[in-house]
Amino acid sequence: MASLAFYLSATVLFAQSTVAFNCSIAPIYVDIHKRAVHDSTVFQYGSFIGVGIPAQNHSLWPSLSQNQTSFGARTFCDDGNSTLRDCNISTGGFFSSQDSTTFVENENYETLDTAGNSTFDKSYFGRDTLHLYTHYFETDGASQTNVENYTVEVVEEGSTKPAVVGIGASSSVLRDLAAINKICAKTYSLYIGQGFDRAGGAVNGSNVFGGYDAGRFVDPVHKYSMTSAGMSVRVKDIIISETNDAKSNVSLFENSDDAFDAQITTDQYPLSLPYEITQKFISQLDAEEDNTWGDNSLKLRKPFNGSMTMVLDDGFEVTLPSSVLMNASNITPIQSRSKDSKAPFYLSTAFLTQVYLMADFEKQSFFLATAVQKNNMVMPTPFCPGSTPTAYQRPNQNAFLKQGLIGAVIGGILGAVGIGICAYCFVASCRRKVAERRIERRIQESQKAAKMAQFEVEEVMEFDPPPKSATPFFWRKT
Ligand SMILES: *C1O[C@H](CO)[C@@H](O)[C@H](O)[C@H]1NC(C)=O
Ligand SMILES: *[C@@H]1O[C@H](CO)[C@@H](O)[C@H](O)[C@H]1NC(C)=O
Ligand SMILES: *[C@@H]1O[C@H](CO)[C@@H](O)[C@H](O)[C@H]1NC(C)=O
Ligand SMILES: *[C@@H]1O[C@H](CO)[C@@H](O)[C@H](O)[C@H]1NC(C)=O
Ligand SMILES: *[C@@H]1O[C@H](CO)[C@@H](O)[C@H](O)[C@H]1NC(C)=O
Ligand SMILES: *[C@@H]1O[C@H](CO)[C@@H](O)[C@H](O)[C@H]1NC(C)=O
Ligand SMILES: *[C@@H]1O[C@H](CO)[C@@H](O)[C@H](O)[C@H]1NC(C)=O
Ligand SMILES: *[C@@H]1O[C@H](CO)[C@@H](O)[C@H](O)[C@H]1NC(C)=O
Ligand SMILES: *[C@@H]1O[C@H](CO)[C@@H](O)[C@H](O)[C@H]1NC(C)=O
Ligand SMILES: *[C@@H]1O[C@H](CO)[C@@H](O)[C@H](O)[C@H]1NC(C)=O
Ligand SMILES: *[C@@H]1O[C@H](CO)[C@@H](O)[C@H](O)[C@H]1NC(C)=O
Repeated sequence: MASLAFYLSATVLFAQSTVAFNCSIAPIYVDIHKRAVHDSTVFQYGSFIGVGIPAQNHSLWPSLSQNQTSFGARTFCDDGNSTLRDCNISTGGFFSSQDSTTFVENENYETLDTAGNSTFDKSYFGRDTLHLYTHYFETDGASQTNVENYTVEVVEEGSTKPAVVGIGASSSVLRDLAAINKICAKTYSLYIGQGFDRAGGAVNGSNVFGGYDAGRFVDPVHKYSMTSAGMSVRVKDIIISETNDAKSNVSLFENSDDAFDAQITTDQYPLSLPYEITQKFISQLDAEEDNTWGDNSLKLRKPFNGSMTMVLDDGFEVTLPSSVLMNASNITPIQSRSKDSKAPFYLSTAFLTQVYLMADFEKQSFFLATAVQKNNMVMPTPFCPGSTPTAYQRPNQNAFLKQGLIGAVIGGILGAVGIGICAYCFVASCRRKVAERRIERRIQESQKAAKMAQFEVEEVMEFDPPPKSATPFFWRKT
């Protein structure tokens, strides 16, 4: 018997080790920002994804709980169908399946989203072509990755934004992309950004399917395990600090027993914290209930010029700066909570405005790191299952000038990741400025130095695009 068990486990090991991931497949970078969406006159914030032929373009909100990718039906906002706030400008676009020549309804499809609360009130499914757009420069065209015969959900009724790209544990978009070898594995990274109304910021976000953006975070990265509750972390302290007074730190915890598990989610903006901690927040900062944004975020009676730091179990500290903690309108990203609420605790979108999330669904782990807010370069890098993402090491300017830009960067990538040069490119900040000037392929050192001086952030520079042969599809200049 023992030898049989041994044989079986050896077989399992063997089977696992033969699951080969081709980690030189370039990831797919899909940016998140405000843009024109189908059938709406209002620019909307989200992931640049289209559906159908001809393509109807939408702004999809990434959800870490939903598994299907969905689009709002043309009739979604019609009288009585939906209770979504400001419906006609909040659906991320409107999809008319009858206008797509490739749409085939699938009445027998069984949805992967079975958890009652997060599903939509009424929808139908069908197969169509999904377009994932990569768009670096505002003035340049986008390149696209198509997934044919992809099952989309068309939402007819609901109370939440219907245009969602589902990155849940059974994400159909990651599954299909991996199945057709357009990404190396079911890995994914997200920076949600702050360029939407509720956050009131300007920084745009990005999705990287099958990879991560090495320019979007700083080391160290912190590793966590996925659980049946999805991506959950343990919070061991929360500290309020006044910006101008280093001695002002106040913990919202009574004692260490207050540590709690919180799910990471993009399904709501405000954080949902345990009742006692919420009460302490209210008394400490003199907050009151409010529902300006329809999400029960607390409002301060008088301005507070400070920050809030969440300390996770492993020591990782995430600070919400004063611009996030208390916007001009005095509204905080902390939700009120009733004493007997059984709802999960959430570190939600407001938390993710400061954090880069990297998820490895193959190995059931995920990574968090401090996000780089003012991103200077976009560096999509394949995320091989089981590996730990590493941030691009920003060289100091002297090293740059000595070695020459490209040499330094490629050397860094090869050294750090040890994989083929297939998946990176660099986009300077101030995209518009750069695009207007058009990137010259050969910039002389002197010009480089001059341009460098024009950027506000220290190590910002322009980069030549990688050689054509090294960029399969996504550095495409028009
Ligand atoms: C506060 O939010 C508003 C939108 O409600 C936004 O216009 C403004 O820029 C935000 N202010 C700060 C300091 O973030
Ligand atoms: C891995 O992917 C690269 C890039 O797409 C491709 O050139 C190579 O042939 C693939 N290798 C295998 C073993 O499939
Ligand atoms: C709701 O949507 C359906 C189609 O899904 C449409 O026929 C109807 O006019 C809409 N409005 C109401 C009030 O049902
Ligand atoms: C959205 O609908 C409201 C009424 O519900 C209307 O006043 C407004 O003009 C519409 N906006 C757009 C952009 O269609
Ligand atoms: C997505 O799939 C995961 C894993 O199968 C499941 O736990 C989760 O409930 C699904 N999401 C929804 C909204 O049903
Ligand atoms: C759905 O969510 C709401 C609020 O988020 C909660 O009050 C309700 O109990 C939930 N229902 C189920 C069935 O989980
Ligand atoms: C969707 O976006 C792509 C890429 O920018 C563009 O080529 C296409 O024309 C857009 N479709 C529509 C209907 O605007
Ligand atoms: C699309 O997928 C379905 C099953 O998901 C399959 O039955 C059908 O043959 C596929 N069609 C094409 C054109 O690949
Ligand atoms: C975010 O994207 C929008 C739309 O493309 C653009 O106008 C804006 O400049 C971007 N913001 C930043 C900070 O790059
Ligand atoms: C206050 O908290 C911040 C953030 O955790 C920390 O950097 C700082 O050292 C603390 N100051 C004091 C006096 O504890
Ligand atoms: C808040 O603190 C910052 C940093 O010390 C300071 O620059 C700013 O003027 C303060 N704002 C207010 C309204 O006190």
